[in-house]
Order: sequence, then C-alpha cells, then structure tokens
Amino acid sequence: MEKKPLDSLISKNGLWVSRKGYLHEIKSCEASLKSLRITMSCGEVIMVRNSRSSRAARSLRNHKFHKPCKRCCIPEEKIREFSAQVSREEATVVVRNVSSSRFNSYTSAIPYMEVPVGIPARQQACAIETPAPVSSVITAPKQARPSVAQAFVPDTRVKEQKVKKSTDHSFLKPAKAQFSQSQKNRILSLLGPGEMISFSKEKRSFAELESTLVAERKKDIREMYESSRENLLGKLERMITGFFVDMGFLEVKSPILIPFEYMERMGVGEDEKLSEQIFLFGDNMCLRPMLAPGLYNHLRKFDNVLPDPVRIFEIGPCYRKESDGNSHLEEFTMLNFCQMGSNCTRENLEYLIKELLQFLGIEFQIVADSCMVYGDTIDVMYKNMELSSAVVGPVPMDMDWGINKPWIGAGFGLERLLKAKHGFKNIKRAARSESYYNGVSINL
Ligand code: ATP
Ligand code: 9VF
Ligand code: MG
Repeated sequence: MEKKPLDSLISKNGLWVSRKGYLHEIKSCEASLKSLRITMSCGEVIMVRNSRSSRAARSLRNHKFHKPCKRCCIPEEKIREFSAQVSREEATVVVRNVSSSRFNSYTSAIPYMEVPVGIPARQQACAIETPAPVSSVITAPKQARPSVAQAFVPDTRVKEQKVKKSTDHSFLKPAKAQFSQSQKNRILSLLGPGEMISFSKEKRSFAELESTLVAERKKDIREMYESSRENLLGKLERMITGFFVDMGFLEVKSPILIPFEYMERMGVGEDEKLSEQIFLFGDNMCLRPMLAPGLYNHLRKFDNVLPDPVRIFEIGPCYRKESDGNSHLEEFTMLNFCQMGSNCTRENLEYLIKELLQFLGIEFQIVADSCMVYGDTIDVMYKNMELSSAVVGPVPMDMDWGINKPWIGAGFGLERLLKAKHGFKNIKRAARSESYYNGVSINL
C-alpha cells in the first residue's frame, strides 16, 4: 500500500509529532514545491520536507507520541481520537530496539524500528541493507533461446507431467535458487557498492553466485591497488582539509579522550539518555562523542591571538553508543568548522555549507530542526539522512566555555558524506572497517 505524504497526513489529523515526541496542534501549514512550513498552536514554526517515509510521517501514520504539548492546549477529545486510530502500520512486530536518544536530535524519542507482520524474508534482508539509489542492478543471466528446430519439437515431458498431476503447475515455472538468510546476507555483503539483487528472480545457485561476486570484488580491489591506492575516508579528510585551509580556517586536532566533565558542561551529562550514549573511560574520562568541547577551548584561547573573525575546523574520530542501522556507526569521523566574531550570519553559514557540498559534488537540502545541546539547528539533509547539524550562535552555554562573541558552526559526518556520494546502502561500507575497503567487501 502506498504511503501517504506528510501533507495529507497533516490534513487528516491537524496534528504534528515533534522529534522529541510531543504532540502539537497545527495552526496553519503552507506548502511549497517539496517542503511544508507548519505553524503550531503553541507558536512553534518548522520547515520540513513533504516526505512519505520521514520520521514525522511514520509517527503520524502510527499515531505514536510521547505527550501532548502543553502550550498547544489540544482538546482532550482530539487527542483521544488520534490515539484511538489504528493504522495498518500499527500491526507490526518490534524487531529491533534503537538507542533512546541522540546528541543532536530528538529522532529517537520513538525508539523502535518495525517490520510489518508477514513481511517476506527477501524484504527483511533489506533491514540489513535497505535499497539505495540504484547505480546498477544485477539480474539473472538470460536463458539461451531455443533454436527454431528445438522450438518445434513437441515437449512430451511437460504433457506427461500435466496428465499425471493436473493441479500442480509448479514445474511450469523456471527453477529458482533458494537462499537461506545467512546466504542472502553473504551475497548482499559481496555486492559492489550501489548494486542490488533480486533473490526471487535469481536462478544461480548460492555457490555459483558467491564465486562470481568474489571474483568481481577481487578484481575491484586489485584495480584500486593498480590505480589510486587511496582510502576513501582518508582522501575525503584530505580534500575537506584542503578546502577549509584554502578558505582561511585553521586546522585543529584536539584530544579524543576527554574529561567527562566536558560533556556535563555541554549539557549532555544532565540528560540521562544522551549520557548513556557515551563511552566512559576510567573514572572521569570518556571518548569524545562530538568535537565541540575541543573547539570551544581553541576558540577561547585563540580569541586574543588571531585576527577577527577566528576561523577553525577539526576532522577526527567521535564515538557514540548506537544501535540504529544503516546510517549510524559507533566510531565515526566528524568535521566541525566554526567561525567566531564578525560575519557570523546564517547566510554566511549556508554559503560555507553550500560551497563545501558543491566542492564534494553532493546534493543536499536544508531543513530546520532542534537539539538538546544547541536548541535550534539548521540540518543539512541528503534524502532522509542528516549530513550535518549547523548552528548560528551565540547560545547560553557559551558562557560556561568563556565565549562571549557571535559564532556559526556546523558538524558533518564524513562516513555519511561517503554513503551519499557513493550510494552505499549501509554506512558500514564507508566506516573504519576490517570487512570493507572503499565500500568493497574484503572477506574474499
Ligand atoms: P542523528 O540524529 O542522525 O543520529 P545527530 O543529530 O545526533 O544525528 P549530530 O550530533 O548533529 O548528530 O552530529 C553531527 C553529524 O555527525 C550528523 O549530522 C551526522 O552526519 C554525524 N553523525 C552523528 N552521529 C553519527 C553516527 N552515530 N554515525 C555516523 N555519523 C554520525
Ligand atoms: C554545530 C555538531 C560550539 C562554536 C565550538 C561549534 C558547532 C554543530 C554541532 C555536533 C557537535 N555546533 N553536535 O559548534 O559548530 O560536535 O557538537 Si562551537
Ligand atoms: Mg544533528
């Protein structure tokens, strides 16, 4: 069944479920080509894409929310009606728990991922690697056509069988290969980046298919060894570094192992769920889940050293406990650039984001969002995936870091940039990994 887009879900209920799970009443909604500008009864205004499969669309379709927004003053009756509606999607089974919250979004206020009951095993495999834009599709090899002479030879075998068992027509269908779930997973991992396969149409046996794909992947890796020999993640870091150095930003490398107190000062310590995502180390240290604390310290120290505006950036590993599929890693690489002092406008921030993504050849959309650390954010999206959260400061927290000037900044995940650029179905292909090299399986 085709899913309804956000605008029709909204006009049905007149309600909105925020990232944090608050149920809002919609006062007005303006639609442009692809996006919606929604004003809530409480005064909050948001811009969203008119998507069918976004988090918001899912929440509205499933009638799931955490609690009603008090300031919206939604009539009890309306809330009861919304809660009582049961959608088709509600007839689902929970297959996986997703971590409860994220640093910079409220997405996980709806902490589950669902697969409809009775979903065919073939589609369930997509939960491991969901289909991405298809750059090439593997299809079953074409059957050799019968010669003219063969075509006119009566097929007595078929007739005989028909007489014997008139109700069983299965022999008329072409032979299909059957794959177990682990075989499917193995085949999916061996596909080239961006390739897809239809298991239901596949006629080759597992062994045949596996050995074909293994040979192709060995060829891919050998070609990389012959040609560029550069690691995609390393190369992207070098490209982005060159870009920001040329734009007048100073390259910074701050510690990865940081005091947990920094996280408390970033406001994360107070939020139990967010602090659960942090890898603690010893009594009072942790692996950094974001670059901001180090950058705050550098901004403060450079403020009376460098000319106005101060422009710095860092690219490096970050760590978060995650359990959420195709776009989350526990070990990932963040770029955070920021400027402090003059010209810290939203226009300038969007200009820098646009220049960077044009330089990298990645299309994007900008949407409004909010997060618990910074409040309002400007999120940069590639389809349904967040590439970056960006902020126009100042924010109240600046005082705790000794900062008292306007700033702008944005944090990008490098593996997400690679996933978007190369059409990887799973971010694991772009990660620091012992299973993939440049998106190609190395379990050969
Ligand atoms: P999401 O809501 O998608 O989990 P987030 O809003 O929590 O992301 P931010 O704190 O805004 O993430 O971090 C800045 C950027 O870092 C994100 O836009 C994303 O590109 C990247 N990022 C964050 N968490 C992860 C992760 N677990 N794996 C890979 N990249 C990540
Ligand atoms: C926006 C990304 C507070 C002046 C040192 C820089 C930003 C991007 C946030 C991610 C993170 N913030 N959640 O701040 O650029 O790393 O905090 Si600063
Ligand atoms: Mg974010």
